[in-house]
Amino acid sequence: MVTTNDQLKQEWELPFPLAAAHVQAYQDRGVAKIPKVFSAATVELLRREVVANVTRLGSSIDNENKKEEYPSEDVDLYRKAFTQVFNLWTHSELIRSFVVGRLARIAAELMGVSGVRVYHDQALFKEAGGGATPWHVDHYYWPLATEKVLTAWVPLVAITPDMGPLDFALGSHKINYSRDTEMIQLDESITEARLAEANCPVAKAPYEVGEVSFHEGWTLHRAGANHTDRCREVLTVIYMDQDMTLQQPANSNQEYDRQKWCPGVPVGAVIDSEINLAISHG
Ligand SMILES: O=C(O)CCC(=O)C(=O)O
Repeated sequence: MVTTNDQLKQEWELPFPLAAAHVQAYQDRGVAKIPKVFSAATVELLRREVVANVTRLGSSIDNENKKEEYPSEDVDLYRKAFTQVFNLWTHSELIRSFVVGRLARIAAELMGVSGVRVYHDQALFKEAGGGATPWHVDHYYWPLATEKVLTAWVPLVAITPDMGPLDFALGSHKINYSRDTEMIQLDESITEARLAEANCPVAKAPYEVGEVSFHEGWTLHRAGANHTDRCREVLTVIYMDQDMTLQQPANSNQEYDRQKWCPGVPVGAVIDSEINLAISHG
């Protein structure tokens, strides 16, 4: 039997049977890594669409956030070899249907909210030879008033240990470490010593095709370099509580994000601009 694209799309539109253990893991550890969220065939459908859009859009908006100076050679290698293309859902109906489907529902269930909005999505392609992503917390970059926001990290290919899967410091969303620190300023060995002292073990594991991780904005994470000759193709979607309000930006990165991802939204108001797509599953 031939499976059509419409049948594959139906899979990502249908609910996923989330286990209570996943919700518990998300709350206790700040991350839920869930296997078999999607079949290999649907991931391949998504991959082709994401790659086509990255190829089409990449040269114009690729690496647009290379706005600061990155003095360290490692960080430079990481930046140069990282293709980031944002808000693909606004360019492709197929990607939009993926973003509003089961992935969004899982995000809402993990955060315990009745509906979510898209903060933004991005293709994160770490080219062959691309450097490591340093330890960081995402929320440092976001002018968002509560912790009800997460990143869904969706591999479009199997990610072996030598390709740079995400590593997570379990429970680190509950320790107040590095919340005011930019990614490039966090020293790896000091951070890891501090995490060990705080009893936050580092989970390192590859991703199968169809597996997805969801991490809270305050969870410390990193990724290794891509030592292979293949591109590490990933799509991420950042979902926030549908009632999330804009806080006064606390640093220049947050100010940049305010302008870019919350256009026209006053401080204190719900972030409901036209690019913050609301998704409620009723
Ligand atoms: O993909 C990477 O190497 C880093 C991604 C990341 O930090 C994130 O999506 O929050």
